[in-house]
Amino acid sequence: MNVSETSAAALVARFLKARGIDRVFGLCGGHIMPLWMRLDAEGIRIIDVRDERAAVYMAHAHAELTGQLGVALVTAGPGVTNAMTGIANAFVAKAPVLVLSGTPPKRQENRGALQDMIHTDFVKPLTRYARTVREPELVLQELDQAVSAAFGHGGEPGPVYLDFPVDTFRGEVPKVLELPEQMQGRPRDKLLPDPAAVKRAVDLLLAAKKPLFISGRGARGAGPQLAKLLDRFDALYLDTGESRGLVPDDHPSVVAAMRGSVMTEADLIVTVGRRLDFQLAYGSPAVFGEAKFLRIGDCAGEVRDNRRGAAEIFATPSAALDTILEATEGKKGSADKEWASTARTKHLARASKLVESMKTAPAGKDGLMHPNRVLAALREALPDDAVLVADGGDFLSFARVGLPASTYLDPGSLGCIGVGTPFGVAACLALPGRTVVVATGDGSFGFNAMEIDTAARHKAPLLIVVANNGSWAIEVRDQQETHGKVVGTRLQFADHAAMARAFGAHGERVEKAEDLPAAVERALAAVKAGGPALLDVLVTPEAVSSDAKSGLAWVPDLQPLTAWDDAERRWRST
Ligand SMILES: Cc1ncc(C[n+]2csc(CCOP(=O)(O)OP(=O)(O)O)c2C)c(N)n1
Repeated sequence: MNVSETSAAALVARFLKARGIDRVFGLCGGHIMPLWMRLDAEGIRIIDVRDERAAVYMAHAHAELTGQLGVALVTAGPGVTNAMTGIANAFVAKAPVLVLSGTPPKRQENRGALQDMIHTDFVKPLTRYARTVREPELVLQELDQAVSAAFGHGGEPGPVYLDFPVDTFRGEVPKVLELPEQMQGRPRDKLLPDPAAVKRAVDLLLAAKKPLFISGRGARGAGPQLAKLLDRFDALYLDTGESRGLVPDDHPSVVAAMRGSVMTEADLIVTVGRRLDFQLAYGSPAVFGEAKFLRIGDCAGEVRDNRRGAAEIFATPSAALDTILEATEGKKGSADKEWASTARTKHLARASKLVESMKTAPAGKDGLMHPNRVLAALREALPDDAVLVADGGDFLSFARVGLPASTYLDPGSLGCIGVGTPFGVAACLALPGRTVVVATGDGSFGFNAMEIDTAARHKAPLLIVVANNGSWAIEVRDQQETHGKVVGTRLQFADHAAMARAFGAHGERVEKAEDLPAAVERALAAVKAGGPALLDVLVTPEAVSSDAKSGLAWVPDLQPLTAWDDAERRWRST
């Protein structure tokens, strides 16, 4: 190898290894070759993908599922521009991802060199830290600082970016500069809550008649404390896509199927590590009425966005909840138990009605099966601890409510459809032994369909279920209802199973609901044997999902859903 052990590239590789990184997702190129080769020399596994965007999606999913740093390595110029959507998605999701790249040698800069771009100019707004490292001796310090920023030391977590001129990668670094303190780093300190803020929070909780907790990304790691608090205050609970599985579905506070009504009825809303974004009506009084807010989080974006709390605890959520538990030991709140138990009963009734109706959901006038039939067949066959990656428009909406999952990923609040297969590949590799299912619309599958090749080559035992309705269906419906004309939103009923087979995966097309159970069984057997499988299931585009009904695709002016938009208009005119 022509890149020495004392090169900056070797130091980057050793740094990553010292930080526990055992895999890097990437796509090769000359500008990053020194690092690519040194990663391999250090025994770091390279998951080589087919598009840089997928590499960042995979690093993102790896970070979300393991709590570790996700690392992507992409080449200069188009490698970085291709990675941009992945970076944007990690930025919005606050996922700790390190994206590494290269640039032309310093002595060719700005001379029209191959793949020469100032990447940091366009990466900066979507990262927590973005720099070009020109001096080999400063490599370690830059990496240390970037990784701290990725985990949100002193700010919000999210993606960070570093690139290196290729001659910097090849440059030598004196061994003495390999400082153990920078190699090892330190985990993020726990932020302890201010006692005065805790007192205000406790007063609110003790007085609340109808407390509703809503969790998000920042609540991960605080599940046990959350469950105890829900019990202590007879509170109700809603998760979001970011925090699914944190509190088990059989906990008596879980009322997911009653989301809309409990949001309007509660008198105290406790957000734990959750933004009040479009999924929560921006916390608007038009939807939440007179309710008070208690905000708990460790970054400003999850404590102060849109609605200020009557109490706000700026602290690590698990530490904040521990302190509240200690302060309320032996005390009981004033909750209206009747409210909570009625909501729970209705939730259970609705949830089981849905499961039953899914099994017999009627076909469309076109004779094609309802997407819920696919989900019903999967419900029957999947183990309880299956990992679900949902992707699509209508089909995402059906899958989100129709499939249980204690580990769940989806396009998130960026609405970044196309993440399905890359997220699924990373999930398989991060969680060996767990069954991973990607439930995706055909349009969404297309974005990164080539990653089926990555799944096959890396033996990722992934089950991909494509709900093939030959269209971007949620957009078709919006056009039909809002504009009376369908333009540019129909696809073809392409044979995705044939595509999967072309790359060595198990692939089957399913056209009839009665054929589903056996097809799912064969696909799961293929997955068990160690490779990816794809079921291309023809479904009707006529099935109307809850996201289509709620107006999400239509994008109203004031609120994301029609009912909330109407409520906001009424509230503003009072
Ligand atoms: C990258 C990106 N492009 C476009 C959109 C807009 N969009 C949201 S859902 C959707 C349709 C998805 O179609 P498909 O995956 O086939 O699912 P279906 O609605 O047919 O079930 C589109 C185009 C988006 N959110 N993200």
